[in-house]
Amino acid sequence: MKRLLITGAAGGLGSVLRSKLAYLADTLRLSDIADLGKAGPNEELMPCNLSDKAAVEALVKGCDGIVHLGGRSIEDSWNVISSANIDGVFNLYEAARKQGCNRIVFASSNHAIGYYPQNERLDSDVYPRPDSLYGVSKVFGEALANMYHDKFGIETAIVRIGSCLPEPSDHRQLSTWLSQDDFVRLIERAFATSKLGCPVIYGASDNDAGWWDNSKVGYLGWKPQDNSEDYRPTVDANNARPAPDTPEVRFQGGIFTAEGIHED
Ligand code: NAI
Ligand code: 15L
Repeated sequence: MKRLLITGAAGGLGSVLRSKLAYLADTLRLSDIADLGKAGPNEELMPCNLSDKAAVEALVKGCDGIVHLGGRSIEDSWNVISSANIDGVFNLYEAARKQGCNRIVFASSNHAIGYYPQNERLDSDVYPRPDSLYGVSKVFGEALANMYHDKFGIETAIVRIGSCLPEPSDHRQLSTWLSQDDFVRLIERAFATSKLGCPVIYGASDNDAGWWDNSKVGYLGWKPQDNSEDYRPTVDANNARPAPDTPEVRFQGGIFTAEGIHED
């Protein structure tokens, strides 16, 4: 494609994907409210606050696809969450509609289903059970993506990312880990598939300890290649076994379920 927009490009994931996704487009348009550093050879930098509707419309203009990573990525007060993740995602889809950008990868989260117990296997059709205001904001984004698909034909890969990190570092992450390379493979499939639709995809590697069933999105042809089991000896050596009946071992969202409401 000619131009791919990555929002949240200065964040933990964005700063890694920035180089790994360069091959997908002639130009990467990178955006964030945080410092993006210097533009590389095929990069253009466009700082933007996602809560600024007009700025987001200008940001999306001329883009053929979007990888939407920008926003608050952990629990916070409603003001912070709603401005970045509710207003922000609405502004993005409105801009996509007006500018004719028809394909989006939306970084949703396992915290959209975080209150499901760890012994339940979930597929793409389960009803959300968010574990935080942050999780609620991701459910909103998923619903919005569906509405823009049904009403306007904008296609979105809704990726309920588990834990996308260089390697898993605790026992829960042996189930939730998504390697950065498997995420890149998934994004590639989301843009290469001729008919994407608006599927919910669990963003996890091929972990032996995984909880999620992606059989309903097999048509994407995404084959995760990494497995957290390779890291189990290190995880065991570095972590005490979590006590039974703690949020870390009860719920898929782990400690997010134990967060109170953050007041402003
Ligand atoms: P991050 O917090 O490192 O990056 C998010 C970026 O969004 C930051 O650079 C921040 O400055 C930017 N941002 C925040 N509010 C903004 C606003 N109003 N306007 C413009 N930019 C804004 O998070 P990370 O880990 O890179 O995650 C990226 C996305 O993936 C997030 O949407 C997160 O919710 C989602 N995700 C990540 C997971 C992970 O394991 N890293 C797991 C599940 C979901
Ligand atoms: C997320 O949604 C967060 O953005 C990330 O920081 C991790 O906490 C991840 O989920 C996780 O559940 O491990």
